[in-house]
Amino acid sequence: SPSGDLPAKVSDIFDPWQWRQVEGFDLTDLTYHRRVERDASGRILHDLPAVRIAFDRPEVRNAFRPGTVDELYRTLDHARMTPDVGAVLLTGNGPSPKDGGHSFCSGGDQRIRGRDGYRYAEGETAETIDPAQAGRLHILEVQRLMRTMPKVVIAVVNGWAAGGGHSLHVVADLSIASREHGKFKQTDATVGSFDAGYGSALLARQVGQKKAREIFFLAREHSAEEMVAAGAVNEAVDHQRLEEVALEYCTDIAGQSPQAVRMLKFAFNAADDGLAGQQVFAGEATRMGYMTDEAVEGRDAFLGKRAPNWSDFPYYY
Ligand code: S0N
Repeated sequence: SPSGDLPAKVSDIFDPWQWRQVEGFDLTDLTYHRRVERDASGRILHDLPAVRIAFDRPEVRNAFRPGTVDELYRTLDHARMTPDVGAVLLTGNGPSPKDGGHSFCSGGDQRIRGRDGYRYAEGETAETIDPAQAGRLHILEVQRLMRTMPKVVIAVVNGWAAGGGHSLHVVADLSIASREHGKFKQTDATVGSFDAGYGSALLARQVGQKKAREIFFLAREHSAEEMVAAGAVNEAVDHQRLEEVALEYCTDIAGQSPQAVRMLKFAFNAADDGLAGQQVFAGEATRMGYMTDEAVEGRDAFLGKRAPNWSDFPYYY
């Protein structure tokens, strides 16, 4: 809010001074905040180029149900389309009011998983469920958005990253984790699900084939420091400093050229993403091409019903 009211404290390591709640979202399963600069009295001076999106179901280790995934897609897409946002922190609120447990995200909510997909509403049955929504694994749409949005997505792993929550951290551009509470466990196979896309293949790119298979086939618990050593997490930090360090990452990212960062992100993705990765990279290249005098000459020649004059534009070597 422009008045500078501090937002409610949504998590043990959330610093309300750094944030304002993003208005216009009616969220039940997530919180969504924009980073701000305040003066000494707490009045907001201006927005800073980072947002914080957090799972807010700590009583179930921040498991996602279909509505959670809808909210996650909407907030991420809003961040994608906000031109002065360059970094997205994805994290989990907590700890759990029930038992004090810390969680980033424990994946799909197993309580509403049916043989025919996930239930959207309380009390839905196989007979009443909307067939257009049944079995929709739209967390995969979220993964693709995280992967293709031209912003840096940072998984701030404050507690358990399990199952589909583990996969979200794998898909993020960067991961930092709480040394005390950041725990990693790929439980997909334990509950009969399997992320056979980014969650496994990209993990193997990060930690190697043998380690990735160990993580999935044995479904053991791995510490933050072990994941740093394996190459899946950038840094393990003291729990109390986790969000502070995440904001330092955002500040450093804001010091880089937005164009350079998005070209680099898409270049890092391109080989693994095949033609889809090439298409995303090429889209950005085309956008840059349109900004050149050479491309403008092509457009102007067409509109002026004349042959283009390329003589001012060399064949570079
Ligand atoms: C995270 C774990 C290891 C934490 O253990 P801990 O600390 O001992 O806590 P618990 O006592 O187990 O949990 C506390 C309370 O939270 C509930 N809860 C935890 N996780 C979930 C969950 N995922 N769904 C529903 N409830 C959950 C507990 O039941 C407990 O509740 P109370 O207090 O009432 O007893 C541990 O909790 C754990 O292992 N959790 C389950 C992790 C899991 O298996 N997740 C699902 C894995 N699969 C997916 O995520 C699917 C991913 C996906 O969507 C997908 C993606 C690509 C392709 C396919 C799919 C697909 O859907 O199949």
